[in-house]
Amino acid sequence: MTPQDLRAMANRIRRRDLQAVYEAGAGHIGGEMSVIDILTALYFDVLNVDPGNPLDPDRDRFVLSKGHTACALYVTLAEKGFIPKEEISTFLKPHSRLNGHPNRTKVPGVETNTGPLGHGLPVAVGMAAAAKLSNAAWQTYVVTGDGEMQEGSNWEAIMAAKQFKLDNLTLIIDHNRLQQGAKLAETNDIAPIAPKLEAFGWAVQEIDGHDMDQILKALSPETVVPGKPRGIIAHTHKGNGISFMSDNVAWHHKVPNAEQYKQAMAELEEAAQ
Ligand SMILES: Cc1ncc(C[n+]2csc(CCOP(=O)(O)OP(=O)(O)O)c2C)c(N)n1
Ligand SMILES: [Mg+2]
Repeated sequence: MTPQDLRAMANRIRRRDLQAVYEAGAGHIGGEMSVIDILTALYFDVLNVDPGNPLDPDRDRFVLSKGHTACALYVTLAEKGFIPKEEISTFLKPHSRLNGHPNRTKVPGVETNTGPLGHGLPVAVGMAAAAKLSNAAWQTYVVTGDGEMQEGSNWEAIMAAKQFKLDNLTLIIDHNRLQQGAKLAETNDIAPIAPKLEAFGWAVQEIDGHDMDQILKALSPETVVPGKPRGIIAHTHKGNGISFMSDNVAWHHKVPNAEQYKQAMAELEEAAQ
């Protein structure tokens, strides 16, 4: 896919996500809009995964540690062919396997259960260490939220990753400066994040997390530094692509009303032109 195709795909995923959250009457739309460009780049340019063989031992592993944005992952997995596109309309319905947080025993393509913040990165470190131990070539990618990085477990994992020289691990931090109900700066202000990761011996890049060219470049094999885990601080906007949601803390898990839905969809459709 060209970067232009990837931008079109991200727009399509945003629209389907918006519709799913609106119809379900629940979801975490702000953090979904902030992470969708990253998910699109990973699934349609970077990850070596096969929807026809989701448990291929040689596949790359991806962990969406900010599991509350599961809906964005489900829509991406559906576009990739892991689950039927029609199934997205069951999101959060009784008996649906598309729950509020991703479950690896239910949804093909989901590598590990997430939702309790601060656990995806430690699990991803274990995955990357396992690949090293078996001399396997597959890569591990993990996306965390920036509020999530306040969890102490992440910093233990960051130390371990350097100690084990996990240059087969990439952490992308969705740095939208907002968490649930508050700004990062108002709670535990961990920004700037890059120097902290660097201090732990990681190879760090800072990018605009909505600029497809920058995302692709940051994720390319050329940016891997031997012996160092790779960290990408992706500067993003919560609610990106929808004017009244963008950078607005209220939209962490708010659901648009009919009028707001119409406006949001119109804005995304216009952006697709
Ligand atoms: C351990 C834990 N504590 C609290 C929550 C509730 N919770 C869900 S999302 C969220 C805020 C996350 O903020 P951030 O990581 O910045 O995610 P994003 O802004 O991308 O939505 C919180 C506190 C949780 N899921 N897990
Ligand atoms: Mg955040």
